[in-house]
Amino acid sequence: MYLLFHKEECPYCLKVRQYMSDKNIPYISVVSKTDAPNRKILMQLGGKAQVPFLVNLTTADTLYESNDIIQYLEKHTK
Ligand SMILES: N[C@@H](CCC(=O)N[C@@H](CS)C(=O)NCC(=O)O)C(=O)O
Repeated sequence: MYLLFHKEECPYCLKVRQYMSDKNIPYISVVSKTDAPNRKILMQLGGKAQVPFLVNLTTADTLYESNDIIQYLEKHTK
C-alpha cells in the first residue's frame, strides 16, 4: 500500500494520480496544501515540502519527483 502526498492543483501530482488510477494501484491520499498540518509530516518523512511525494508503506521507500515515482511504480507493481 502507498501513501501519496499531493495537492489538487499540482500538475505533477495529477500525472502521478492519473497513472495510479489507470493502473488501479491503491493508495492513501494525503492532500498536502502549503499551510496544511500534514506538511510537517511530509517534511519529517522526506525532508522537503514538495509534492508529489510517495511512501511505500511496505518497504518504507520514499520518493519525490513525478517521473521517478512513475518509474518506481512501473518497476514495483505488476
Ligand atoms: N519536478 C517535480 C516538480 C514538483 C513540484 O514543483 N511541485 C510543486 C507543486 S506543483 C511543489 O511541491 N511546490 C512546493 C509547495 O507546494 O510547497 C516533479 O516532477 O514532481
